[in-house]
Amino acid sequence: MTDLSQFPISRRWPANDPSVLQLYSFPTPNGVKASIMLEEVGLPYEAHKVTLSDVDVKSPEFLSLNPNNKIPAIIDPNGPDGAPIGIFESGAILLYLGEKSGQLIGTTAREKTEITQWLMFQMGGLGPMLGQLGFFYKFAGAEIEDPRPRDRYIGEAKRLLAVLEGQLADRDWIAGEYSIADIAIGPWLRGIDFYGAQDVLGWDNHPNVIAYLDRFLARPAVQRGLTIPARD
Ligand SMILES: N[C@@H](CCC(=O)N[C@@H](CS)C(=O)NCC(=O)O)C(=O)O
Repeated sequence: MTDLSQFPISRRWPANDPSVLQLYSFPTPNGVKASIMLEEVGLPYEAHKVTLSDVDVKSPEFLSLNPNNKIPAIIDPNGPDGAPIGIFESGAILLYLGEKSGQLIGTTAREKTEITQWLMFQMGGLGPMLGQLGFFYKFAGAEIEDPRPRDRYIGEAKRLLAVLEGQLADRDWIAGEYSIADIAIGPWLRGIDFYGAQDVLGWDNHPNVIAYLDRFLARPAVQRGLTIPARD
């Protein structure tokens, strides 16, 4: 019987079956990367709902797994050396699950490098820029009169969309075959609609990106992953 008692998070969100992967998440663009990946590769797992409220993400139990107080995070009871391991940061989780399952990370060193490159593009560029755009365009920052933060993130988001549009001109998926890079990028593109920012970004002028997002959202594992864990 696997023992997860060394992880304080398992006291607040107990495992029903401690022998399978434990996911602590909420269905946001970063959260669903982990659930979509788990659905795609078919590893058995349990999902625990950790909301973005301080009582959850800033609880001592959650901070014990991710001191950076952000979902998603996972515990693999069967880590690389056979011992349990906790992992946070969605990009690190995607790479880990890709290595563990041998799926969606490419086969050759060249493929792996290209996929990692586009994963990092999302982690360091698309995600943070669209996240800030959401804050300054839709959420609390929308009330700020100074136009510079809003203009800055609108400009960056437009620039990044143009990069994607160009890369997708001659391929279905961002790094060739469907991969963890697409699982990182797709949920953030979907978020543009949620932010009400399609018009300001000229979304309709990006036919390759639009078709790419449609392809991504048509995947059954993506559709399942987008709803895990359930919001209520
Ligand atoms: N770089 C992190 C970002 C994760 C992140 O921003 N998570 C948000 C939800 S999408 C969160 O947990 N926010 C709660 C908070 O900041 O208190 C990752 O990719 O895992």
